[in-house]
Amino acid sequence: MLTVLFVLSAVPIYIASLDLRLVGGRNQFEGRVEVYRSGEWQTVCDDLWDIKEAEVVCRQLGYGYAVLAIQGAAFGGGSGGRWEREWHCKGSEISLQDCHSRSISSRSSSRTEHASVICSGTGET
Ligand SMILES: [Ca+2]
Repeated sequence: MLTVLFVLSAVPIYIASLDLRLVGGRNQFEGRVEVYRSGEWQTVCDDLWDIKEAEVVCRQLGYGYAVLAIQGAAFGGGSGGRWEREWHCKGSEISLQDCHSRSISSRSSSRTEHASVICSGTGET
């Protein structure tokens, strides 16, 4: 996913933003959150995962507003690693990587702690 910024001279500057997807839901607008990092799709640790983080994820994906933020691998776990962060989004960020977050030890959270979201969707499925 690329974001294009035009700065003064109108020379485009390409900033690679974090690739996100939702997996395991009943439709594309819900599921566990996965991010593409280190060459694989990883789940996201659900420490301090709440509706503010869900708002950012739904916005970043263009999937409307956040209906629910879910902890505890409600849509199952992934097959890759996990992004070990605790989350402090304000809710207004454009991308999950713009949120303040803190690195945590993988030992401090259990294997079943994967973040999920349900977005309102855009009316199409
Ligand atoms: Ca939070």
